[in-house]
Amino acid sequence: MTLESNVQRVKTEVYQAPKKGNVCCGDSYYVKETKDYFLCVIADGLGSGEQAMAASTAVTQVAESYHHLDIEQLMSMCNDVSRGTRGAAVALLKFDKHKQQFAYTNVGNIRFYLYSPNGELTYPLPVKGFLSGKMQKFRTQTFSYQPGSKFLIHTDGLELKEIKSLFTRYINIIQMSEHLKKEICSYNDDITYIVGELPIV
Ligand SMILES: [Mn+2]
Repeated sequence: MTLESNVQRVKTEVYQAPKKGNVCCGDSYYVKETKDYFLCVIADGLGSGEQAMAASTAVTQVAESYHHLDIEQLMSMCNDVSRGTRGAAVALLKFDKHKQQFAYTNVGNIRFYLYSPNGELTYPLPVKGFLSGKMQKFRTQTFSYQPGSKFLIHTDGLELKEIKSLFTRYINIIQMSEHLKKEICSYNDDITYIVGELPIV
């Protein structure tokens, strides 16, 4: 299930920075694309530093091994591996290229926005909490998407005031990412963001 060269890819721009004074970033991410789907995972380990990184990489490693599963199953596995770690805020986002739908599930303060070419902004709200291995119910939402849509997903280290203008002012995700970098005014927390653009066809 590797990506064929004639299939149009999802473009992404990724940025990560550790909290000031730290060497390692407590956030982790994982992105995987096949001809059938595009999966994007962001995990924000509680606190910062090495223990936070251990918690968030436990989650992204599971995603790496089981990216083919639907995100409900994946979330439950992410929760299982979080037991014994500090815990993590996690968001799972999976685009089904054939159905032109995406599924989203999250726990904790990770933000996600999808902006369609017709100007519609979709932003499932964050759910309070974090993964720690404790039994909990997760909510998965499914939405349809238009080809050419752009998206932004980020941990709470990035604070943004205005979202829509970010999508309307910049013609491509490289420019969007440059703008976001300039918007960062503090490094009091680890920062991770991924900006993406879905293929037009
Ligand atoms: Mn954070």
